[in-house]
Amino acid sequence: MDKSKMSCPFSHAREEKGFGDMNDQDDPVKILLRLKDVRKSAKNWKTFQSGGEEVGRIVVPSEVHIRDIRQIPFEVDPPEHADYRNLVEPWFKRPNEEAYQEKLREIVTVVLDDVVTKEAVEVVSEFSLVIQSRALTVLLNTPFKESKTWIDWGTHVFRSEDSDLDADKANILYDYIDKEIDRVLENPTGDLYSKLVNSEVNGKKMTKEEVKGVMILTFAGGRDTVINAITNSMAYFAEHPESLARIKEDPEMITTAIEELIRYYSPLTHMGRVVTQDTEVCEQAVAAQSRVSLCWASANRDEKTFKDPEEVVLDRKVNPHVAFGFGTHNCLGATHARALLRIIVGELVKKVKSIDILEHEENIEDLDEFKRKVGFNSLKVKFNKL
Ligand code: EMZ
Repeated sequence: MDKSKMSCPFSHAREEKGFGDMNDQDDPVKILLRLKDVRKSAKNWKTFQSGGEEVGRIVVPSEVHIRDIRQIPFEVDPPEHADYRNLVEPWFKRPNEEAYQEKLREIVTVVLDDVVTKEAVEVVSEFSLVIQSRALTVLLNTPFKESKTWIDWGTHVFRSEDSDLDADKANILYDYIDKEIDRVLENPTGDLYSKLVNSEVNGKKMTKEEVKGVMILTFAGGRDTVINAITNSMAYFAEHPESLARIKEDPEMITTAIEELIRYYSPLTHMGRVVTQDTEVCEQAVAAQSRVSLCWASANRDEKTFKDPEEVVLDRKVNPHVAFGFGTHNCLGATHARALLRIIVGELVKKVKSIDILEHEENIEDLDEFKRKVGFNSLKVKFNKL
């Protein structure tokens, strides 16, 4: 039962001092670990800024050296943030529609029907990445065949096997998006690019650069995170066949079960902010222009709020987790991610009796003071048909 376990590397520091320190490319980060502090700072966008001058600096590891295009609305602060957010929000709420969910269900069913016939399946590349990429065609409302290209990019658009910050790889995405924007400028369709190029913000048509900023975020933000969430959930069900049976008996449980898996696995460990004025966190002075990060993964294990935080409690009643962030910048893709996970689990319990883990290699994130397992580089399993 230990392969699906994700123990919390932050517990001790969270209790003792409330923060950790990390040196990211000589640009230190003070990592906030308590739910209360994380929430408070996420709300206080004036002091803890997302939209500073240096594009990419709020991401850890910092992306200042591999991109100069601002991701929108992620790297814009209020009041401008609301203009962009209000524009894209209805598009990103489409996953609440029945027809949208039917499309996701079809994608998931095809993949599941295929994997149950195989002796061995590498979940990251042959299951999670495939589902994530195909589901993204529904979110973007682009042709299904585009997913083939995206699958070839691998699990992260900026990270490769050799490097966490791969500029060449980033350029493949940027060139791809440039071409797509040019395409819809000539021939608009019903896709997200077309919607954006024809939109106005504050009475001004969105520029190509702004459209690109939204699209980069859409590709990058929900990629490794969704892939990790799916893969970790498969590892969990492999080691807890009784949970598969329980959800099959009581499908109503899926919503709470999904929230709990998202809390427990917290696919995005943390996100940074740039401090705009000298301030104090956890009784530590933090100087203007330095960085802090809001550690969602640690906050989601805070024993002050969560009972038995180290346990996966599928029917957890009160679950105010912050795995999708909190406040102004809460995750735009959360509706899509939730719908997708609900459908995966809903279909899984109908088709799969148990899952055997054959081989695995953990993916460990290095935050200096903390090493955190975020998922798997590889997880080979056998899905046993029901
Ligand atoms: C950024 C980030 C957004 C960043 C919600 O997170 O996701 C990361 O994976 C990307 O590298 O650029 O989009």
